[in-house]
Amino acid sequence: MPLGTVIKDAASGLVIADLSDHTPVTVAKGGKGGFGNSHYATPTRQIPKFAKPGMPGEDIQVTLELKLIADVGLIGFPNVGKSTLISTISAARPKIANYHFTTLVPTLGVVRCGEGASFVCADIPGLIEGASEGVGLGHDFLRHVERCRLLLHVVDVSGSECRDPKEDFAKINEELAKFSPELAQRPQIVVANKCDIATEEQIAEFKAFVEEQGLEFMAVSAATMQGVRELPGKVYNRLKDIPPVPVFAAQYKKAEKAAGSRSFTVAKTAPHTFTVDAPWLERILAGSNVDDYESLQYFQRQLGESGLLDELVRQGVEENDTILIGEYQFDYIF
Ligand SMILES: Nc1nc2c(ncn2[C@@H]2O[C@H](COP(=O)(O)OP(=O)(O)OP(=O)(O)O)[C@@H](O)[C@H]2O)c(=O)[nH]1
Ligand SMILES: [Mg+2]
Repeated sequence: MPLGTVIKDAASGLVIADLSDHTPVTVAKGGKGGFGNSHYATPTRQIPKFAKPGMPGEDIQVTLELKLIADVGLIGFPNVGKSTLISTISAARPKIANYHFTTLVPTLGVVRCGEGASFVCADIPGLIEGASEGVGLGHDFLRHVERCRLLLHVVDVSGSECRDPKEDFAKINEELAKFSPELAQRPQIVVANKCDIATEEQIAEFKAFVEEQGLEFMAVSAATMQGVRELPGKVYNRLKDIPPVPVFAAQYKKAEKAAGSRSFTVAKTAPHTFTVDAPWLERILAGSNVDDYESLQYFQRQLGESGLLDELVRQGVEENDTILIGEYQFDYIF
């Protein structure tokens, strides 16, 4: 699995493991191997007529969610210039065009800002109102910025598409909050892009609006590179104070009934008849030769060791009662 994959139980959605580092994780253990009859061969028992079947492995349905591991995520409406921005500060070359949803898949770029200093930035498809409910492309991609430590919230400050930058900003934040309240709390730098085609008043008004909310503001133009050169350094300095986003803690607990356990249920289903539900025992039966003395001995040992005989006695089994185990039928003889 690629690093960053989160493994969840498909039924409950609980996190089983977060593959954020190289620690190996076993989600479902394999079964125990059986032994063929040659394993039981001895000088005096040259042709054993029994074998020991293996035990099945654990079995679980999981969903695998890939969440990119990037320090910084670029978010914003479509066409605001997110891809243009990442292409100016990193070697990433996502498609850039003047229409909505140009970016269809997330792109990562490494942004270098001086000797040995760098961070990873993720460009994701544009978000629109309702993204958290699946409108547009956004929802599916929000998970990729879920573990970014800092969000660069890109806004078209020129309102070139006849939208109000303040409304854009608020709508995207609403979608973040709907997707994950934690993501909405992530530190943001608001990047007012397209300054080259915005008026001074537009920029000043939006700047005041952003700073009123206590957020850091930057005016840039990815097209003319105005203000873009300072961006990596500013982001890098901010990142220094932001702790890594914690990995997803495991929430999922394995069911008690582990594979290989010898659990069973016994029920009196008719007078003098007991039905045993124990799939492991059926497998032993299937693999043994009931006409063979040694096979039977092994089988009886399993009955004793698993506590099944005690349970039958506890439920009042009597001599010659019928015991049903799957397709097999036995008489109870002391
Ligand atoms: N005038 C101007 N145009 C810009 C600027 N930045 C980007 N653009 C243009 O805006 C359009 C959209 O740019 P993209 O970088 O593709 O926008 P995006 O946010 O990645 O869009 P999606 O991937 O669709 O979400 C392109 O035509 C860019 O050339 C800017 O600073 N000034
Ligand atoms: Mg794009």
